[in-house]
Parts: sequence; structure tokens; C-alpha cells
Amino acid sequence: MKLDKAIIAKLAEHLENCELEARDTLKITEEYPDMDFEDAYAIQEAIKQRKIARGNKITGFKAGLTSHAKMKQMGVSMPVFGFITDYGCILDGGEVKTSELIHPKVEPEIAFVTKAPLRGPGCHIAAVLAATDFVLPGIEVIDSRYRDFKFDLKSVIADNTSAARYVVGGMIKSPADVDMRTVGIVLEKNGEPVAFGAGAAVLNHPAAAIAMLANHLGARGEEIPAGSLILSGGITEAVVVKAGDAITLRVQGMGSISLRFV
Ligand code: 0L1
Ligand code: MG
Repeated sequence: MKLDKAIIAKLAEHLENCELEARDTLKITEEYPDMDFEDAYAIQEAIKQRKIARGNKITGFKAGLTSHAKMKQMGVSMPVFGFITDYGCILDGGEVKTSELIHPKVEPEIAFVTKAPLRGPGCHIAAVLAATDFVLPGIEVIDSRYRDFKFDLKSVIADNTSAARYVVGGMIKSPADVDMRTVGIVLEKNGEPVAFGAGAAVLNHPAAAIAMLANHLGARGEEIPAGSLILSGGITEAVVVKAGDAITLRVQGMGSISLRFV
């Protein structure tokens, strides 16, 4: 690690304040160009601990930058991982207050709920499928705290991978009953289809993102606990939204979910 505890705490407070006050900032590597990936995840962890201390519940995890489309959009080559919160959860058909966000975008995803712990190293797709209780459609609302979504990998990891809001719903499916590689999705904005894809856009199989998360946590002596909700990553490029927009995600054989931005 290159940063000391005091700097990590200061950057966590800064990024979390930006989130809670819906104001943007320059990427933190501008001021700390030597920070490394351990520092970045330590800042993310410090943000998580601030929320827990305030009484927020951590509901699960997310994988980000998992599709080739997303990697290309962001100019990176490896996934990133973050956490999701109780206050980030919006019920199906619910409203997202844009005044609480900076510049939101939405991503169509497959969400997993686990029934057994998953721990790396060596976690693979088969282990993920065996430990999955069910999968269901999910929309992630991302909102980078960095000005104009301009960041590098370390800055975005520290910023909890742009996590902001999410909705899950539609139909739950046993992983044995859905081919997550070929399942098709249509994302609609104000009734118009704006993005299409299939599950294979996420690392060839969305369960691969969960396996990589388990391996990432395992390297830190942590695991994915049973009962976790995990957003496996955007299947298409993120779509910009603003107040007044209505978003619907339709997933083949798994129903649909929607959100309104007010
Ligand atoms: O969930 C995601 O794929 C987002 C990861 C962070 C990058 C971004 O803000 O677009
Ligand atoms: Mg996402």
C-alpha cells in the first residue's frame, strides 16, 4: 500500500460526502497518482464501514466493467467489485430521485441470490451455480462521483464502482432453468427500446463474474455469504437518464422490471 491510514480515511470521507451530497469531484489519482489497487479497495472498505457505523445495511455486492461493451466504453480490461446498500434498493416500479444523484445512468443486469457461501480461490462457474438460490432481472443505477464520469480503475474502485441505486424483480428462476448465456434482454427508455443484449456479454457467462468476485474476496480472506444479492454486471453500455425518464428492463422468460426518474 502507498497511502497511510489517515489519507485513506480522508479520501473515504471525501468520496462518501460527494455521494451523499450529490456533488462531483476530480478523480482522486490526480492528487494521489501513486496509490495502488490495495489503497483503492481500502478506501472503498472505509466507505462501507462509515455506512455500517451510521446504521446502513450492506445488502450484497456488485461486479462492474464486466462486459466487453463496458470495458471498451471505459478503456479498461479487468472487472471491478463493489458493495450495494439497503438505501440503494428501489422497489420494482418505484421512483429514483435525481436530486440525490449527480449524472445517473442505468444498466441491465442479471442478479444472483446465494443460498450457500462462496469462497475463492478456485471458485468457478459450476460452484456459483450450485450455490445460487435463484437469479432474477436487475437494473443498476450507476452514478460516478467523478466529474463527467472521467476516472481510472483505481479511482472508480475507491468510489465503490459508481454504485448508487438498483431494482430487482420480475420472476425468480433456478439457475438450472435458465441459460444465462443466451437469455435475451431489451432495455426500454420511455417506451422505446434503447439497448439489447444477451447474458454472454458478461464475461461469456454472468456466473463468471460471481466466481471472480468470490476469488477476489478469497484473496482478502473474505467470502460471499449465503443470502447475498449480487449484481453481475451490465449486459450493454450504460444508458444516460434524467428526471422524467421511465425505464423498463425485459428479460426473456424472466419477466420485466421498471423504474421512474423524478
Ligand atoms: O457497474 C458498473 O459496470 C459500473 C462500474 C464503474 C464504471 C462506471 O461508472 O461506469
Ligand atoms: Mg453495473
